[in-house]
Amino acid sequence: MASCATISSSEAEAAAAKVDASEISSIKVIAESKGGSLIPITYHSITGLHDNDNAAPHLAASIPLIDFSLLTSHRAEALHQLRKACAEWGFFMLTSHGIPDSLMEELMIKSRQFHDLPLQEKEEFADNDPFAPIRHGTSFCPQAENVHYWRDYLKTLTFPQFNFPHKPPGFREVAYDYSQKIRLVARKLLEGISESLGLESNSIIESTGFDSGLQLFVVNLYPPCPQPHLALGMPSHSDLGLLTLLMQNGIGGLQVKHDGKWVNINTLPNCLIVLLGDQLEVVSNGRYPSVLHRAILNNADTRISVVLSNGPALDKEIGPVVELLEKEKPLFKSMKYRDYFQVKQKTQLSEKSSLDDIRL
Ligand SMILES: O=C(O)CCC(=O)C(=O)O
Repeated sequence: MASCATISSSEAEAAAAKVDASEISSIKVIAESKGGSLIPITYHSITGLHDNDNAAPHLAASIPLIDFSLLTSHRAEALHQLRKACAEWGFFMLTSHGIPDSLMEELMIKSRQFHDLPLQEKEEFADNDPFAPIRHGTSFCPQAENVHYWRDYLKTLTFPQFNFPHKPPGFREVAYDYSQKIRLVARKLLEGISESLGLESNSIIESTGFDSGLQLFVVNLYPPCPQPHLALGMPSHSDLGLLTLLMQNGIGGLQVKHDGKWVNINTLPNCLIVLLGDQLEVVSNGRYPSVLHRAILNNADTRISVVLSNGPALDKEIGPVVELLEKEKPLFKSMKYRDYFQVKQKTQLSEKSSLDDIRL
């Protein structure tokens, strides 16, 4: 394979000119067909290089790990761990969550099979509407971005109505089972998080209408990238909902920002990664900030992540929980989750700009 140094500038320009994500519907197809060593210039992430210099391996040892079963057996201890992880990291890894290994493994297999379907079979789900029940696409929002991202995705809305493709066979059934189980885990975590804030256990659930809340189910695929130091799978962003539960196929790539540094998250087998979203920052009146995270790339292995964002009910006005405002001023104004969701899914992904719009 030719190195960057041996490729002439005209070859580089040709490679750079060939692909623009606003004109393509799959980076997988491009990655598999090009076979070259250069990526198109439109995939060069402005922040890619210098941010990697910032990676902080020493912080990996202090990543919070919470045993879900402690919420039943040793609640006070679990609440203490939740309080610390939510306030200091906005993120934790969750073990003993009760979701069977076999279900997680089957979901990963089906996820891979979906992305391996011929492009024409996935293109029926191409849609720019953030409320489309099933969407297949690439990057994040190619029409609104200056820089594109090296990922393909399937996004579906799985609660309150369950929407999912019927192919490959069995995917829908496995996804349904997983989405239901994840909702139960998220609900129990929200009860614990409420209590860890000194609130009644059902405070966040009731004030956000969680029992009819929106669940967004995303299956990301990041093909090997010939220049992984130049591109990103997803740029730095926080999630829009309350709690995101993420699993990956054993290939690392997720980084979270902690104390201004990027930390690589290499998970234990079958643990779940829990990321606090913007709506949790709002309801907790800023005590539990949403976490910035991003997906980096490698040049050898395809990475898959299955990401379920569990949020409030779409028509619920979300603001800080009123009990918290007995002793402190609100830091955010209220906004319907539907409006927040729409803005955040349609604009370029960037740090916490949408949250800044509602900060008082
Ligand atoms: O793939 C990952 O690890 C991150 C995915 C993510 O941040 C997202 O889907 O919002």
